[in-house]
Amino acid sequence: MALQDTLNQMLQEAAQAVREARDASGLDELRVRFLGKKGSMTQILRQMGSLSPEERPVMGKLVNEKRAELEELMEARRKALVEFEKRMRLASEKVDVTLPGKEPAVGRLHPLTLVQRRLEEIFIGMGFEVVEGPEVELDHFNFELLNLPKDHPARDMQDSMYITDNILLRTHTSPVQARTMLTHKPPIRVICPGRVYRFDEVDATHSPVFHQIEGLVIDKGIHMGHLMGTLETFAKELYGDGVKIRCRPSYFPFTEPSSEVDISCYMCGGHDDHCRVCHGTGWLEVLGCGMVNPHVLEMCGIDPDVYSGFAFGVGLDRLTNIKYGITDLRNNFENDLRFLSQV
Ligand code: 2NL
Repeated sequence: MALQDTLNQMLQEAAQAVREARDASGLDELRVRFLGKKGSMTQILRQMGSLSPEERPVMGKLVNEKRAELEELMEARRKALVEFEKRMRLASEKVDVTLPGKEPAVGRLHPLTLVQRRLEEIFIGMGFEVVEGPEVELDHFNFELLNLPKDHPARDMQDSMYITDNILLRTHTSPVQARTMLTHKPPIRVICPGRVYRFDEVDATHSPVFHQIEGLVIDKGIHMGHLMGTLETFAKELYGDGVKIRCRPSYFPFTEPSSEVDISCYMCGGHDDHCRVCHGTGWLEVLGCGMVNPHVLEMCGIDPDVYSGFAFGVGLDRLTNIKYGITDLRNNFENDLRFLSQV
């Protein structure tokens, strides 16, 4: 019977297509193609009109059986595809909990930051407050108030980075102290850490940007003894009770008298001609200081007949190099992790 053959052939073709279906939407297309309103199975049913009354029920039963068979095939394939997709997903999401972990790269503080914090700690312990101020500064605060008028030869001592005629990158942190005096009544006890700038070429001992901590104390009856006692306490806190300080006369326009202060070498105590810290000199030159020039006090709104004060400045970069045995200042600025991670 020709119609039966067509039906069998169609079913075989459909079964093959179902086996090859790749996903759910592929299966849906097949359902439409074979079982839909315009599908192959429906076409065959339409041709049943040409059959004899005896053949019709036989053929009808057969078509229904084949239809059920095809639907079963499709359902089985659909289940297989769902299962397959699940397995693929699980495989791709698989985590091997036995793999060795990756150690996170832990950051650490820069040597300059470590030394700055140590100094802050020491001075806070002596009753000082930490104050910060702008790095872009007015000529007025950076020079004028510190007894360095426009025609002062000391302005040549440091070549500065100017932004306009009267705005520059601060050449020291003194303007922070000048601002503090202008806005606060004595007693004043502050240290001012921060970046400072000079017009310098980079080499092993120079950089256009470096770091300072300056200190300022103003009160009634402040004298050199307070200055030396403060610096000696600082030196012993930083390098140990065994160190001594010594004083050499010096000159700064903002202090009078002025002094440079050396700390005895904490490494060799002056007993090693080849010491890598003091190079056999026995002394570390790290500080400048003095009694605040009365003219500076006056310009900053403090009566020099009532108050006196002392001030000092420390170069942080040098102090850090001494502490960690660094010989080239450039290490402090290049942020080479091999250097930073060994401290
Ligand atoms: C140095 C010298 C020094 C000061 C800084 C200062 C600040 C005010 C008034 C008076 Cl507002 N003085 N600062 C005083 C003496 C020395 O630094 O060689 N630093 C690395």
